[in-house]
Amino acid sequence: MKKTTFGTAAGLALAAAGLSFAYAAQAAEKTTTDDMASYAHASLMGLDGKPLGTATFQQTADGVMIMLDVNGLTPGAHAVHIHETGKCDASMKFTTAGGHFNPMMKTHGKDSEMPMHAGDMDNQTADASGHLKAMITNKGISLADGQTTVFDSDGSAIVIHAKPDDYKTQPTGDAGDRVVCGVIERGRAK
Ligand SMILES: [Cu+2]
Repeated sequence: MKKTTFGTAAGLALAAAGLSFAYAAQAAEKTTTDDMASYAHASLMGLDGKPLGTATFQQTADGVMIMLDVNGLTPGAHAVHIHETGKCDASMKFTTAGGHFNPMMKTHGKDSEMPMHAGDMDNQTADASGHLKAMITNKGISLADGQTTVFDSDGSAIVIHAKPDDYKTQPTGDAGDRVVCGVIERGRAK
């Protein structure tokens, strides 16, 4: 009878050890999974194909927070958009990134009567040295699965234009050439 009790206790202890090991492994995996689900990044390149900076994306309850840090722009205001295809080919002047990210099929521009494209955002201003550092919240996109995810089958890109967005010209905002492009990738920048 005693032996049986001991056996059961040992068995329970072993089971508990096994459980805590499994829990630790699961917790470690969860951190990585959370990082991959909550963060994204893009390496930004210019028309010469060279790196100009980074964009960091973080999923929040209020949308996706985008932190931009990019050099080599002309001083002044620039349109910043999420474009619908995750392909940045400098030799094609970044037309490979497609049009504005617009999964909900809306009209462009916050000054139009219809709700804007998910990829539309406020213009951002580069300083006199061509450096642009900004934090933008985009409520129309998501890093999570679903209709507004930037991680659809062909991915998405963040694009900076030569000119500011006029917030009304269809469907582009008359923002001029695409001068910076970065493919949005899961997880934090390495
Ligand atoms: Cu654009």
